[in-house]
Amino acid sequence: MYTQSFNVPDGGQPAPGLQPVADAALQAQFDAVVDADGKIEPRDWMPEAYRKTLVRQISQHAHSEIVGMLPEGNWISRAPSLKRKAILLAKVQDEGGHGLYLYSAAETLGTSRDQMFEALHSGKAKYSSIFNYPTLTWADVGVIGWLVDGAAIMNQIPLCRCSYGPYARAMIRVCKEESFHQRQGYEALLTMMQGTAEQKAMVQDAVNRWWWPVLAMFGPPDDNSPNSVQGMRWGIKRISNDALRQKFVDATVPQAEVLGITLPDPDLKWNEAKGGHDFGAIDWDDFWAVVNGNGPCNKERLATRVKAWDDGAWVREAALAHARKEQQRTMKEAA
Ligand code: BYC
Repeated sequence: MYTQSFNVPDGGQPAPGLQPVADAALQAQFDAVVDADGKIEPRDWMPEAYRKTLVRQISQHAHSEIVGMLPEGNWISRAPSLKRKAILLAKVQDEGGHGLYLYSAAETLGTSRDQMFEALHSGKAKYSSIFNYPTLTWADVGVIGWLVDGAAIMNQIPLCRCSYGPYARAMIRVCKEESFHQRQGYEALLTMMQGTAEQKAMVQDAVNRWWWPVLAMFGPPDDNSPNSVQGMRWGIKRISNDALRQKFVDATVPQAEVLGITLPDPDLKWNEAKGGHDFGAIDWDDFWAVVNGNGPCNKERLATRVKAWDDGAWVREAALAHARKEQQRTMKEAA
């Protein structure tokens, strides 16, 4: 099986040590670790539902990183200068790296990379809604850095304290890199906003198109978020979808002012009583249409990933053939 996991036998079933154990003492020990804000590690006993939730969330997160390379990757060959091209190349490569840390973290839960890719390629697995929108101009690249990576940092900083050790540790590195991504996007936009009227209009147009999908990216409202209560109880999720969305809006409004653009929401205003901004209604029908496969670029994104997987078959086959030969050589030498 093509996997780095140390505990996935061929066939993709959890190894015997990972079978669910109906043991109240083990459950109590697990609860105590979670309640004390400790870490659950791969070889620790864990409830099957906790494992499944983590595999779902971490694999979706990994898929988002890999699919997320596509909208920006679209602009590598058309970056306006050598400096911008080098920055964008590094950023897109970082996203690929994030996907790899996250697939590795998910593998420690007894799933294989083959299973995760199969779920993505067959359309069973979700990935972030935000990557199903097109990147029409160079300003979109800056706006993705500023808003999409900005939203990602807001969502991912609390995940550094997630109860599952491998996920929490992966997120620490991911967040450091996301911080560079957010700054490079904002800096690119600041430069454009000092340019011509056409450049300023391009930035405003990109912000108008990305603002609402970015707000939806935090997930459905808390009262329509089926996974939240249990995710919070297990210490996987630390801050709710709505609370993160509010923090993001409050952090972004002053940045938009410095930039000199208008956020496309007539209802956006400071609410002294709540100590935060009020903002307009999100179009959740649009969000669910995108999540369910009917966004502007869903088909194109999936087709690109499937083609990359098919085109890479010979590399995987060559690596496996080499590993088999090496194993045979080692066994021969040992005999
Ligand atoms: N898109 O009960 P809920 C990046 C689904 S990568 C699609 O609130 P949960 C970057 C949700 O999965 C950023 N689906 O769920 C990369 C669930 O469906 P299932 C990716 C969404 O898990 C490259 C259902 O709706 N970040 O930043 O408690 C370049 C009900 O939701 C979305 C992560 O993946 C969505 N936006 O909370 C640049 C972070 N939202 O699975 C940047 C890790 C919700 O039950 N993930 N759904 O069928 C999380 O923090 C949580 O999983 C979520 C959702 C907040 C996303």
